[in-house]
Amino acid sequence: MSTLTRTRRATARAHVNIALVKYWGKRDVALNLPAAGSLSLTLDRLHTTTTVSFEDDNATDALILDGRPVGPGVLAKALRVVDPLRRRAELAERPVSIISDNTVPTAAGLASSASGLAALTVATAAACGLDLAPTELSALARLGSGSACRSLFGGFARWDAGTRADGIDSCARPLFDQRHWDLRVVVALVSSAKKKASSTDGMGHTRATSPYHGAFVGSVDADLDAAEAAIGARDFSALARVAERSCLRMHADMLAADPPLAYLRCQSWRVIEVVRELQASGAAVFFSADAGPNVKLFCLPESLGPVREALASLVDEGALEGTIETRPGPDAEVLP
Ligand code: 2P0
Repeated sequence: MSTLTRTRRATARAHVNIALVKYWGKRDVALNLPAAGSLSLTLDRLHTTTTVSFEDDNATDALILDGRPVGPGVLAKALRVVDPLRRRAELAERPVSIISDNTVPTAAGLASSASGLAALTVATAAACGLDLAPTELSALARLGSGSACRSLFGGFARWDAGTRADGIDSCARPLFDQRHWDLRVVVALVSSAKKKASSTDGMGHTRATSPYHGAFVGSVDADLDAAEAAIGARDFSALARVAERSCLRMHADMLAADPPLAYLRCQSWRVIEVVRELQASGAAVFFSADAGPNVKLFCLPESLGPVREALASLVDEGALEGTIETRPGPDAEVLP
């Protein structure tokens, strides 16, 4: 099929992922190459749907996000994914139109950039008529946002840091699909407002100023293997231990930066305290938190009742804006 007659429009959907072993720090900023690997669970319900088109009436590159045109910084990030694909498809001269809608509060530490850049990658490749392997799509999504490489895959995914300077070997791979383990994830929404410091800036600042950064990065490989083994064996308490450890070590690294980087608020710590109380009463639950104030609770289905009840009390107290319940989600896909 010639370039001129090819359908140049496609829609794709990708879901957010939450890291159980955290990515924090880059060895190459331009290519989003991480200092260490990471491991995540992709979630259902929280997703981005993106339509990409290269049509004759596109006057200039444009991105409409949740109904509004974005500024140059966000567009530039999207073009880091679009440019290599449209060059490869010999559509380099064609302006792109991108329309993207989130079910996630954008930039609230709920990884909407991961689902957004993953959906954009899949939609752009399809609109360009390129049939690429999922791991290749993952490496392309990484150029837009590091964590996006993990959102190509449903269930549990592991992002290998890679060693090459060109980053070709720095992509995620699927470990266990969404049916492997019926975990439940409840997001405790401390705030859905836009965060102040971007992850990219936060990582750069931490790497440049935190004396703990080398120790954090050095601890990741052992956590990756421990998490993968725990998930393979569906060993909840082993996964709880490694996930909480990875999360707290990442936040300790950020807090050791100069000046310190504090994403967690007192309400976030209150949620963590409630998780400790639930654990003491026998509930199978653990927490994780990223570059924002929200806390994610992972639990077994039989512990969902007590988790719900405890978080409902925090909503009543005014400590939380609300909660979002979700479970393991699917691969990114092109929509018909
Ligand atoms: C993660 N985070 O592993 C970690 C934990 C936030 C805390 O990946 O600069 O938006 O685009 O590569 O992917 C968020 O960082 O950063 C992130 P860039 P990204 O999920």
